[in-house]
Amino acid sequence: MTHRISVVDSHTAGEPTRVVVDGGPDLGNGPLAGRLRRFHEQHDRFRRAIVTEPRGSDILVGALLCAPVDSASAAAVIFFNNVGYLGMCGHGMMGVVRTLAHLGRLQPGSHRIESPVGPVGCTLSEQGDVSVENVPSWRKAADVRIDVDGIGRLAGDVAYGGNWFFLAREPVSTLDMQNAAQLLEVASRIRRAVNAQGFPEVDHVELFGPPTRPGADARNFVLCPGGAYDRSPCGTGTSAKLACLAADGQLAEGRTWVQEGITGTTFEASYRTSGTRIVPTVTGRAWITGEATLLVDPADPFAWGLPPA
Ligand code: PYC
Repeated sequence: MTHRISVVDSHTAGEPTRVVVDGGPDLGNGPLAGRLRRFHEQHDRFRRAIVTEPRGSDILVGALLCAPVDSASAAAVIFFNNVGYLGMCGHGMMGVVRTLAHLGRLQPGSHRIESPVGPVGCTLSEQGDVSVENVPSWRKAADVRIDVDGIGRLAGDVAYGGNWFFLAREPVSTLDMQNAAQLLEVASRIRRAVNAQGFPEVDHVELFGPPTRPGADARNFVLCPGGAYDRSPCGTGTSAKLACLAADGQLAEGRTWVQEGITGTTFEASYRTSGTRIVPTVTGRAWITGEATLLVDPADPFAWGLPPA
């Protein structure tokens, strides 16, 4: 029997999200972290069918809508990509909120949405902007020195913003879309060096350079776990950046930081402190790009996606 999966596609500042609204795996109830584990261990073929080729691509982030643990939450969501699962996803959460509004399941206002790494606050404005009050974020290590193959010595910070990042302190290359292939290579080498230096948890690398948009504070380039780069300014990467700026005393609580991404789109962000951590709020906009039913025909040799390379 052909299996049918209903999805709504969107992009947030250029980065795509595919929200699974029906036909996804049944992960049962209980804590989201446990459901994520079941997804990974027992139903990983759904991830491949939904986001990898031939139906998806390396840049697509999937979002499985689930019943929340707490009935006060509007929804729960598990994010995944071409190689695995994400704790949180800033651009993806904006896409989820716009999708729920598009389906008539959520109105402008403030809502709580659960993720495997904790609940986040989401506010949809009447104009369509989405603000995500992210999970607590912090800097784990400052001024980490690494030796990068073919590049040399480099310094950066290791920080958490819902995912783990290495944030380079100095510009390493010109941040230009035309350099994307070179930037991916540089960022991948940096990640290998950081992982080898005792930070195996780091799966995202963030490079910085001067902004090109009026009002922006910096431009970034973000390497994602599966080797693609984020087309948006990256919500969890912006949160990790705020954690570093706060730790260095370079951005006061409540002040706005405008993060430009490699495609020239921007997120606005600020934070409040919570003990030794910060709670960032990141605002951006998502656009609905499609509604579809994915068909998984058991006779198709690539029914559940291409085999991993
Ligand atoms: O916006 O947090 C984000 C994100 C992570 C990976 C791709 N986008």
